[in-house]
Amino acid sequence: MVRPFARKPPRDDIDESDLEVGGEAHAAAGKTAVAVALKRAVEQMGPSRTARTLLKLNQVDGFDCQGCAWPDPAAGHRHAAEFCENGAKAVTEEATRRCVDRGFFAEHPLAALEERTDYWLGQQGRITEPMVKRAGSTHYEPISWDDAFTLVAGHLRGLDSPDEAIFYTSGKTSNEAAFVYQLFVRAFGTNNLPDCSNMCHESTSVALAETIGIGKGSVSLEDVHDAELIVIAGQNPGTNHPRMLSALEIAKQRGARIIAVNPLREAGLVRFKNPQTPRGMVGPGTALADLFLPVRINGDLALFQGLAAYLLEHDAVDHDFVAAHTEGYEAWVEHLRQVDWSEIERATGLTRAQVEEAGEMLRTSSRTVFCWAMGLTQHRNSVATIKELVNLALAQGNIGKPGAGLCPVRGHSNVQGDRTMGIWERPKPEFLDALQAEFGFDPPREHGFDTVDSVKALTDGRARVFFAMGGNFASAVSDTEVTEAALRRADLTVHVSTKLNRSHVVTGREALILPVLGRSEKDLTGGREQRVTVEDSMSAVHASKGPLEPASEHLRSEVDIVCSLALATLGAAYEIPWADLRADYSAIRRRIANVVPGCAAYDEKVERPGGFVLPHPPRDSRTFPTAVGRAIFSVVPLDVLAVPEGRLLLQTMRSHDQFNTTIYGLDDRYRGVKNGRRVVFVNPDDIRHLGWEDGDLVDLVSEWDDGSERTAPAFRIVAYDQPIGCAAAYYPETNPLIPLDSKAEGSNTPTSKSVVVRLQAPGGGRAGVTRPAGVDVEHGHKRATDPIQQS
Ligand SMILES: Nc1nc2c(c(=O)[nH]1)N[C@H]1C(S)=C(S)[C@@H](COP(=O)(O)OP(=O)(O)OC[C@H]3O[C@@H](n4cnc5c(=O)[nH]c(N)nc54)[C@H](O)[C@@H]3O)O[C@H]1N2
Ligand SMILES: Nc1nc2c(c(=O)[nH]1)N[C@H]1C(S)=C(S)[C@@H](COP(=O)(O)OP(=O)(O)OC[C@H]3O[C@@H](n4cnc5c(=O)[nH]c(N)nc54)[C@H](O)[C@@H]3O)O[C@H]1N2
Ligand code: SF4
Ligand SMILES: [Mo]
Repeated sequence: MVRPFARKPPRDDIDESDLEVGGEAHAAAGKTAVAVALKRAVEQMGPSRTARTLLKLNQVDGFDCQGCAWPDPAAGHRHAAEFCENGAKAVTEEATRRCVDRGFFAEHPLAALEERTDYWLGQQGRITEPMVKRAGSTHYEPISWDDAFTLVAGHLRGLDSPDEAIFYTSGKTSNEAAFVYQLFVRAFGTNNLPDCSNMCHESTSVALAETIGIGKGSVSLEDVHDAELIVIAGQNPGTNHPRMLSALEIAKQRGARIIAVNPLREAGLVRFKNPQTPRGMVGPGTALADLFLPVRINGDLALFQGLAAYLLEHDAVDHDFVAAHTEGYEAWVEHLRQVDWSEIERATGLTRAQVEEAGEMLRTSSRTVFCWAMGLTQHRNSVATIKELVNLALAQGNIGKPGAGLCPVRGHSNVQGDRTMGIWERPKPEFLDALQAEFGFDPPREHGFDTVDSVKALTDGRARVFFAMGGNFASAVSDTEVTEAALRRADLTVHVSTKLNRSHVVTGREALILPVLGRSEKDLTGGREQRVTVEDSMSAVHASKGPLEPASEHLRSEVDIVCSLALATLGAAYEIPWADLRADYSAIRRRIANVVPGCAAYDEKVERPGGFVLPHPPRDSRTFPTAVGRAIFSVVPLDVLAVPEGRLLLQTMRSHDQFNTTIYGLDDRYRGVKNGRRVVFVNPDDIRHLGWEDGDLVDLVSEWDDGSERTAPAFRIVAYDQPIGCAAAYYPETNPLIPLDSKAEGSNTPTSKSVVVRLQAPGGGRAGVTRPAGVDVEHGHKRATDPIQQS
């Protein structure tokens, strides 16, 4: 059954000449958010499907939102509409009635699809049957599931070593699928399990594992509600974790204060109009940040050191906690005695008075929660920065007590669960021991490739097969040209996907697209109604079951695809009962219970309404499973990225209308952008100083230590308030600017938030750092004086 196309056909590709800018919002959500969400949903799903789908979203008996990893309220405390505008968009993207079938692939040669943006590709609709691109062919053509598995298995068995295959995961994969996937990959013989986390919160996981002994956050939703102070650094919750604003609202109503640390005055940090309350729909909403610190990009390490110095100066230290639970305090204090305030002011772009105002709020709070996301994790010194943040929390004992703790806010809806289930290129020996005891084979012990190393291995021929469980590797990884060339060198690329994206059209010699059930759809694998489970950003695990008929009768679940591929590749080796695991996901959950720490009685515990919370020793009992059994203060040298004269420090971020490389639409409502994405936000004084004007069309040119340069062409300058020397533009359009080797020390995360660029007249060669005299520049965009759409 291939369903008819939706009533509203997809838009044609992006036409940047329609760009309108101006009128940033000063509040997030409200009426407009509800209207936008429902309009999109009805356009693509129709009214009754919209209702059926959205009312099951994030409900105890429903399915988990495909958007971000923000947790749900406890069972019994949920609204009938327990989702946000962007959650509704995420669901619509998957539950759309638009489809791409074999006719589509016959009509569109790969060469034509390569000219399209991720926006156009995604809009075409759900993939309906397995497709293959044969060696030398110009088109994808249909292939049966059995032939597809035989093809992949043949390639895998033909490799000289299992380490020549790479198995990527994006963070939507369920716990059940992730568990059988890593089991298959390790039984096959490699730890090459890179994931999106390598580009995301890896710096967090590394910093937390080294300091508190576990790479996850230490708070619950109740802790956020009960905090006296909440610090939100490097995060844009209004767009990327919108229901976090409901939690912040509750905290504010209970008297909490909020410090926002961000180069941009994001609407969702300023004010929240909760669509679930009359005050939010028609009233003024709730003011959020009490103190806004417009930090310079990459200035957070310096800021945290300034805050620490202030706390030490006022002896605002929980000495009992420090004595009982930590190590390294004296050395840290000694190091911070030497802070140089002029250096801190220069690095942060803030005055000492601003930093001290925040310091005083910290000093007087007895319960502080620290939240952060990509603004902290995607810099060269990210691991160091997060360790300094941990120092701040440890000094005041803000961990392992109610209303306080560390709250890294995760991205993809199950990225944390995938790691828990063993998707990791550097698995712990104990995890592999447990796998060995349960399944009786000897898993590989050497570490595998992360995402950056995977690109390198494909580039130099050490890897020849690339298999992706979801995601969009070509667009998501840095250094687009290098990454795409790497994928093209593969013998075989395979994508298990719901919708088309760039990675399907940048193929190896042979390529497969394997269409998969989404979370909103009924999974009847093995002839019974299956459920899956997921883990949110606060370590809560719960079940998810989709209500909709699948987009096509040919779709299979991720579990089915993995187990079938394992049978085709490994046969009866090791006697792992792939067919039984495939037929009943409870059988997988019983294995998870035996292998994964904290998951005893897993199948029973996920039956409970709302599920259960995984153990977290620092949160639960102030025990710190580090090598020394205590939390560790880190001495971190102050290290600030130097930007040469005439250059800007560019961060690459998300618009309000995208989910990573999935582009839902062309508006960034809160930042006042409409109908376009190729914009670069620059401080008006910098625009003037560099000789440009608001509206000029420029190329972005990045400059690197090795003397190399990279160009991303044709961005419109948009005057936008932010610290001097900073700039911002959307990802993935900016990924061509970031060299593969530019990554965070200790975590290998691409430095997506610290790119030194100059603006250059289009096609302008290696010109000066300011606008070259006498060069004609295309100019102008529509600039509104009123907000484009009031919130
Ligand atoms: N709707 C929607 N939701 C999403 C996603 C999406 O694309 N769309 N993506 C999901 C994923 S995978 C992730 S990881 C999260 C990402 O969630 P975020 O981390 O909120 O995403 P970004 O857009 O990268 O925004 C980074 C924020 O950090 C700020 N920032 C940049 N550089 C610095 C800096 O040096 N210091 C400080 N203090 N701030 C800085 C930026 O101004 C911006 O506000 O969202 C998840 N949720
Ligand atoms: N410059 C720059 N680069 C970045 C970032 C940045 O801030 N700046 N952020 C980084 C971050 S935080 C992340 S997490 C990565 C994201 O990297 P990825 O996770 O690789 O990318 P996504 O865009 O989330 O993947 C979207 C694709 O997933 C597939 N998909 C959707 N739903 C499902 C499903 O249910 N099952 C399966 N199997 N497939 C599905 C669809 O085909 C869709 O096109 O990008 C990173 N790259
Ligand atoms: S906050 Fe995140 S998980 Fe919750 S509904 Fe919105 S997008 Fe979905
Ligand atoms: Mo992410």
